[in-house]
Amino acid sequence: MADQSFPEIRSTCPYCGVGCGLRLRADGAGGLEVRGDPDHPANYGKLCSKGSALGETLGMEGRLLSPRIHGQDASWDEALDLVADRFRETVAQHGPDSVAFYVSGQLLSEDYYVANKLMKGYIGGANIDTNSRLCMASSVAGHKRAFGSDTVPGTYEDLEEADLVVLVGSNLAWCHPVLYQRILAARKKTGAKLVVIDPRRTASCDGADMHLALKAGSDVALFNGLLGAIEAAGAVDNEFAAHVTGLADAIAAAAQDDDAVTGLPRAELEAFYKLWIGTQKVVTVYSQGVNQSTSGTDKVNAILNCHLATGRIGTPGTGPFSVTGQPNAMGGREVGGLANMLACHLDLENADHRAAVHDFWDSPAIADAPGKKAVEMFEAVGDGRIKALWIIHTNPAVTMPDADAVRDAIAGCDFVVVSDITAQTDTARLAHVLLPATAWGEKDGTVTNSDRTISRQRAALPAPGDTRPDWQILAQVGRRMGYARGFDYASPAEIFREYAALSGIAGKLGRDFDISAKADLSDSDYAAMAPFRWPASANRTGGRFFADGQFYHAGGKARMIPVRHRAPASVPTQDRPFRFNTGRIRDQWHTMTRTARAPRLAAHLAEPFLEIHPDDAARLGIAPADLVQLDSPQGRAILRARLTDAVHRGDVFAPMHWTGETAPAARVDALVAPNTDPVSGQPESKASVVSVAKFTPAWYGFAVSSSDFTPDCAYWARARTRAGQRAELAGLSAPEDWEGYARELFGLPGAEAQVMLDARKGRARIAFHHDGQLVAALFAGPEPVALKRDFLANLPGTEAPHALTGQPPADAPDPGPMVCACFNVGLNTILQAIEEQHLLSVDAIGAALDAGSNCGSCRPELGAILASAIAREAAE
Ligand SMILES: Nc1nc2c(c(=O)[nH]1)N[C@H]1C(S)=C(S)[C@@H](COP(=O)(O)OP(=O)(O)OC[C@H]3O[C@@H](n4cnc5c(=O)[nH]c(N)nc54)[C@H](O)[C@@H]3O)O[C@H]1N2
Ligand SMILES: Nc1nc2c(c(=O)[nH]1)N[C@H]1C(S)=C(S)[C@@H](COP(=O)(O)OP(=O)(O)OC[C@H]3O[C@@H](n4cnc5c(=O)[nH]c(N)nc54)[C@H](O)[C@@H]3O)O[C@H]1N2
Ligand code: SF4
Ligand SMILES: [Mo]
Repeated sequence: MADQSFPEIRSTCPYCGVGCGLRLRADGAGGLEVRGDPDHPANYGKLCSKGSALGETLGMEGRLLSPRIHGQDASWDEALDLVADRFRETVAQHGPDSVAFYVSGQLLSEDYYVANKLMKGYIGGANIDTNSRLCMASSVAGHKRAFGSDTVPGTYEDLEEADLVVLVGSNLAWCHPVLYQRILAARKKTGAKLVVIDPRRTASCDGADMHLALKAGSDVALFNGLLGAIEAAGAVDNEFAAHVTGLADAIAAAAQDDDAVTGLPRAELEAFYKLWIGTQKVVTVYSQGVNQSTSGTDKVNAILNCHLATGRIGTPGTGPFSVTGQPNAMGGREVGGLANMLACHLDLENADHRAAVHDFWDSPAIADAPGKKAVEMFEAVGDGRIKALWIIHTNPAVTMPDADAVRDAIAGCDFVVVSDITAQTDTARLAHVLLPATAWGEKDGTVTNSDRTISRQRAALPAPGDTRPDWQILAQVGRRMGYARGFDYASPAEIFREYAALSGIAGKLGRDFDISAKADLSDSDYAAMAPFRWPASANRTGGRFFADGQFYHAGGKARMIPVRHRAPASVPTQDRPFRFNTGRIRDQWHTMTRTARAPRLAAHLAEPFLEIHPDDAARLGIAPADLVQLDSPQGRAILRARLTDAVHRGDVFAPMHWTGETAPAARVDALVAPNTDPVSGQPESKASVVSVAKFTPAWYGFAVSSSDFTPDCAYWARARTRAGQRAELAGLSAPEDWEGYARELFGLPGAEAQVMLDARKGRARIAFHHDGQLVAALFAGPEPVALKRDFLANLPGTEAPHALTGQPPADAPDPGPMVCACFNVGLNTILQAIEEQHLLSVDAIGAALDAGSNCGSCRPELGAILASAIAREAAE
């Protein structure tokens, strides 16, 4: 329990771009009690499973607590001097383009502002790019083409006021759960319709009125079809058209596309067009199914075209809505974190803008040409053009396309600095210098969420060990490079004031981003700052953009952009016939450095997997729970097969989360081709091509232990449990001495062993006990081992005399795979309750078991479980 003598501190969730407000209370023992902030305008007290589990992710295990040089602990002075010297020398010898920063949409705005200032104003190059290139770049480019600025016009309230919400390439139920629940709650009252456009059936479809399972990459053709239908129906808003140029050209281009390439039945297309055209209040939400594409920018503009043609923008309940992924993806765009932007939405390629920033910073230099975008940046690292690289708050050795090549490029770079909170990540392992950052919960600053609301993150815990905040590390390097005056910051408040003052200049230059009303905040005002939506200047506050028809292009008009359908860059062939789609799961965050620490988050989906259509699987001789091997021109991965008709025949889907630390054979970005959008430079992370084949190891295994262990075999995947760790294993040759193998695996040379061997069938079950308690157990055999895994996972630390049976005793039923992470409710428990208590609704399940009654993230799954249980019962 939290100690009531500690004050409750308001902060913001460090995960997704919904930007939920939190109330934190320290427990006095290094932990935090976390609840939703009832007053925060993003979530009004609600949290999803990840936000609710934040308190479980804070331990010091695995934290990077002091600077390291070549793997040895070092002092801050040594580390900072080395970084500053090497960057200065490299710039002096090879020029500013020979160094680069690769940063993150998870940095706080203050951190990000300092990084950008150091590179663009002092080093004088523009080789600073960010993981937002993999995330938001197409939206930024599309906004700029249409509006003349990177402006998200609407607000979260629009999602509730709309009569139709369309989700395009967005699995909002899992990736922005609190927003999804807001939409569902509003819909109960308003009867609004929900349409999902995604080649895959996702959890977001469970609550939808319509799911258009279009062919991967065909969104432009679909929205061009809609534009044609808008015109044909006479639904163009002629009054608003006075504020728009390019209408006729865009309509003419659209007419050249054939929406049949979407593969959708004509009737579905017509029904969608009719619904969209017939509903004045429509919000089109889009995310990575749109952005992460070689036609990502065109997809964005195809959507914006439809809203501009109908004038459905900037008024309550209308508009296109690009939802941001990371907690500060939006803030990163505001501070100019992309290689082709300057701070405060000023343009690097505009001489007046450059001069204004240069002048304001009073800096020795100003970058005058865009730097390298992420994919080009790592290519330049690989071929030695970039000789010093600083990676901050991101894990590109896992998350960049062609990840093996990126890993090799980083490994071969002359000088690599990594700032992280985690001691061992795939990227941190490659660093010459590792710098320990303070983590969420220990640091102060601001983030901007998807609807332009700027909120404070606040420290509620002391900084552990030798850790320092990212802004401070950057400023200290800047000072040591000789730029004392530019980086003389004493606090994030000081940085925020400078940034707000610069935005006032941007506002005077006619930019949308202006928070100059905050330029004179005192330290205590900053400390107390409540969430606010930008703009915030003397003459503009909060609200929506563009209802007045005023845009940011010269002349003030919006532009409709003629766009044409293009298929994804990688073309399936006989050798690589499958379209490889990737994305996220409900309870993990990216490379899992934080979420994997919480047992209840790991329990939802404990292993990497591949969704494949049952017909494709049958053709390839793949059975449920088999392992499959995927090959692409870039690399290879091994994943567990999940047979499901949620994907089209010929499409496969895998989550992006597993790494060298958690499942080294399942790093899916090793397969992804580094094809990029020609306008935005964003990689096509969702449409590579692969071959799929059954992977046949000599043996499969499942292991549980009360302490961590690192397997060493062809395939393994590990996850934390309440009792310790669990792992799936598979090896290419079966050990002769299973007991010896298990002792080595768990590091238990002397423990008392219980062994069950069936030499003929090649099966082995071994349990180790210590002081009457189970310490570890291994179950192995020549085919995938059928076991009650969720039961076994929690056995270590108990007496477990019958562990080797692999079955729960009759009086301790197996809960099955976790569905509700908040209340720890498993699938079997839910199925049993549905059957025995004749439950007929998700609310009834909640009333009976609590499941789904807290954050709501599992409600779509509960709905699906209920529907199939009822269907089964009806069939019986
Ligand atoms: N649980 C969880 N939530 C997260 C994150 C996380 O790691 N875990 N990360 C955050 C971040 S940084 C981001 S960017 C967001 C991403 O949020 P989303 O974009 O919602 O998530 P993804 O799963 O990457 O992709 C969304 C969908 O795009 C679909 N798709 C693939 N190709 C196409 C296509 O051609 N057309 C269409 N229309 N759809 C297609 C995929 O099938 C997938 O279901 O999530 C944020 N929230
Ligand atoms: N195939 C495929 N690949 C993808 C995607 C996809 O959909 N499919 N999505 C892409 C997208 S949208 C995104 S946003 C990226 C995300 O990819 P990444 O940003 O590479 O992944 P994260 O795991 O979020 O990495 C964050 C790192 O920061 C560290 N960290 C945490 N807190 C702090 C801190 O306070 N300071 C510092 N210095 N470090 C900290 C963590 O330990 C971790 O190592 O992945 C991209 N890659
Ligand atoms: S929806 Fe979940 S992950 Fe996103 S900000 Fe809210 S609590 Fe955090
Ligand atoms: Mo993202």
